[in-house]
Amino acid sequence: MYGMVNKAFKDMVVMHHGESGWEQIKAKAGVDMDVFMSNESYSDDITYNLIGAASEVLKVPAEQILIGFGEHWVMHTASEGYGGLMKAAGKALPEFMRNLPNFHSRVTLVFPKLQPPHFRCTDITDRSLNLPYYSHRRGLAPFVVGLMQGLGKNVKTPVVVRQVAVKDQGGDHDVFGVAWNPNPA
Ligand code: 1DX
Repeated sequence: MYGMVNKAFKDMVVMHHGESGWEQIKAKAGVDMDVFMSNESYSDDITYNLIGAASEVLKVPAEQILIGFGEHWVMHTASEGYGGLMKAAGKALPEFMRNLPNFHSRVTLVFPKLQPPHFRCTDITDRSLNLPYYSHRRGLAPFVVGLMQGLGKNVKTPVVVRQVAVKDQGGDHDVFGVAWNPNPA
């Protein structure tokens, strides 16, 4: 993945656990880089190792780390670096998800090694939708839960996310159910 992802992970760790927390996690992960270049492509192993090491050092399940990282990605990384594009992509979750492929296409024009996941929106109602998720990568379903929670917070519509189909259990993709309150106060 592009270094931007590892850099975002480091920023999240430093925000909550300081430079010393990051040094411990980096050492446990066997990562000897001090800086990640956002627009250079790195092996996915580095990202997975960092997540695994964070889980061990902080004694938090990896799934929990990934949910937090998904929220951090949307609320800090994407919003700060790509605020304009994020705003343009839409005010409501279904609209945003429909525009995400355009967003990824634009980034891929400039950074051809991007391997973005693909989402669909189905069964859209005023209070819920289903989100099939197709990825080249394994094990990132909890990351998607965090991404959706972060998007909900960004548009001030807290969402409840649950996984309704699992890729490993026969399918070729995961499906998430996303629900929100149709009548916010
Ligand atoms: F719901 O792969 C909301 O490297 C969402 O299954 C989901 O393959 C927002 F310059 C620039 C660059 C760089 C911009 F090249 C990425 F470095 C991309 C910024 C998307 C904001 C995907 C990151 C592929 C790297 C992947 C989970 C899970 C998508 C991460 C979240 C908006 C982004 O992001 C999987 C790669 C950006 C950039 C956004 C992603 C790669 C997402 C979202 N993805 C790199």
